[in-house]
Amino acid sequence: MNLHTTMTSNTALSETQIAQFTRDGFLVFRGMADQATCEHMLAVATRQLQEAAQPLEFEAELGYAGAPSSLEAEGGRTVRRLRDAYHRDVCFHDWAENPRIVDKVRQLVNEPVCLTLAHHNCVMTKHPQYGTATGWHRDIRYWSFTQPDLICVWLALGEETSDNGGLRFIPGSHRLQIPRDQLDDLLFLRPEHPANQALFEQGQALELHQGDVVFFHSLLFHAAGVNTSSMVKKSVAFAYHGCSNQPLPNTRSSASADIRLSN
Ligand SMILES: O=C(O)CCC(=O)C(=O)O
Repeated sequence: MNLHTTMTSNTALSETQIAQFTRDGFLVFRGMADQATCEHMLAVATRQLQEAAQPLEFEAELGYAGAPSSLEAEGGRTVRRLRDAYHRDVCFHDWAENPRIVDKVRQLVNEPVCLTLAHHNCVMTKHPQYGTATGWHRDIRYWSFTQPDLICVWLALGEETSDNGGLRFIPGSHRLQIPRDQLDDLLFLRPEHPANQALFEQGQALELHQGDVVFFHSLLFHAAGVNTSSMVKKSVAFAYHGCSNQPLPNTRSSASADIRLSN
């Protein structure tokens, strides 16, 4: 596996790291969140899952292949996202505003940083039985901004491997122009399209351990499999952008709060 690793980070990004992000579309920081922080977030997320604390997104609502056919079907209440993590608990709020994240994003976007609450802003879960795989996509499909440049910051609260539905990335794919016919109506790369096969072959599994954080560009193609383990996988995901990159008026992106986090 050729996915580079960045050391534990309390410091500013180096020129090399910024160049890596520009080239590959992602950066991994090992052990950026300590064990106590992750265990606390896990406990909060586990309790809120048990309580079915709203707002939730269900697998049945997403309707990906293999999802329960309705909320009433067997497994129909399988949660995909604990939405609005920012307002769920102070631990998620504080993580979203953590200066170690904001300072790095500030360097990558080279201007003041805003946090969008329009999408991501969640604890992502992947359940063993009814959690579904996610096809190759770019996260920009979730947003409408003047520029397609947001950065997702994904924290692994536990192990993430290809066995429990860990992320897969196509390094450098944020720089590719993809003809529209290679994408389906929901902007996933069509699995059967001949021109996509070479892209799929470049996909690399990302192994994350508890406390590891990956920053990735909203144009980076990524995917994730199903969870064949017996434990629910939980990750925290927030998305940031340069404050000059504004949500387009009258879109879901402009309907949610956008929080300025730096100068
Ligand atoms: O965990 C997954 O299945 C993929 C998550 C993801 O990439 C997404 O929801 O956009």
